[in-house]
Amino acid sequence: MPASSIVTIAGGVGAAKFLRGLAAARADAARGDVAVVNVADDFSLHGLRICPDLDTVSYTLAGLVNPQTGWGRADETWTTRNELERLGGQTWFGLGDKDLALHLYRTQRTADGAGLAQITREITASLDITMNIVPATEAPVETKVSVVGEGEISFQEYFVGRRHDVAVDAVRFSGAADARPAPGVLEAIGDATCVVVAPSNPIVSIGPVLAIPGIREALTERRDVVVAISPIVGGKALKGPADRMLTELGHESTASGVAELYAEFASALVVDTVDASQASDIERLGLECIVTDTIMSDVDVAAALATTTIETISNRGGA
Ligand code: FO1
Repeated sequence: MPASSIVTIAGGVGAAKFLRGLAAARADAARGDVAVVNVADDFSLHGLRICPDLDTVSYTLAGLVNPQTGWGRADETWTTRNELERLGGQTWFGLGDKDLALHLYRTQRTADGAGLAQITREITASLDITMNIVPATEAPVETKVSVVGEGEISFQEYFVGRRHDVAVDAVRFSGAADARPAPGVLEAIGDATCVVVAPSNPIVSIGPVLAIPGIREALTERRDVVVAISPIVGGKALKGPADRMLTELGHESTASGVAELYAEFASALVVDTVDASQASDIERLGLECIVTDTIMSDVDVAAALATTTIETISNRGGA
């Protein structure tokens, strides 16, 4: 076993930026590190299996992500999408040509009988990624979003189709109760010197991972080494609908609101300097509060954030 191993519970863009910083900060040591990635945003379109968070993390770690969007490929071409549009096909979810090749590969490997963990290993190896990228589960888990006055829609219909511009009154993770953590997930959490909960949406990115039986319990057992990073800065989400979603579902859209959600299984919360005044509230909830720059404007800031986050535990003598 490596001298230290960091496990990160990850969603999409925010987690991907953090992981890129972690990989930069740890260099070769990152080989033993594990990212446990949300799969409840996954869906099928054009008969293809699409796993947005796994792909966002992989493209970012490989240095191939589109820097404007934070998802999809840089230097992408759109020939297939444009032709599909001409045909009157579905183009609401933008799939570039290079990205499509990945979905074709994953879909064929699934038809061959390979599991998502194995397929992800193949994809990340092809991208020369050394960190272990692991789906939280190989079972089909799907986030369903209940829109006020309308009822349930799928996650990508909410997020992309409706541009998350509708009020939500409930969220559920279909299939989660019957899912099992993917091979190696519980072992990685059990062996980790530090577990980081990435700055991802607590409801729809971290929530589905916690809903898989065994994962929340494994984190709670390792609470002493679990550090979360608040995705809420100055009351706002840096990207996406986390702030509105928290409020709509009865939580506080603040760093201490995030601390409340995570207090059972995290012993520390990293918050941005603009939220320094919330430190005492967070400590009252039983979490150590670390104040630093959490806005990952470049890889150096992300690496510094990763270092500060891990040191929270190693300074206690844990790593
Ligand atoms: N997000 C969008 O807002 N619009 C899109 O057209 C879109 C396409 C897309 C294609 C591949 C992929 O891996 C991600 C894509 N995303 C798109 C992002 C995705 O919907 C979100 O990042 C996550 O599901 C939320 O974490």
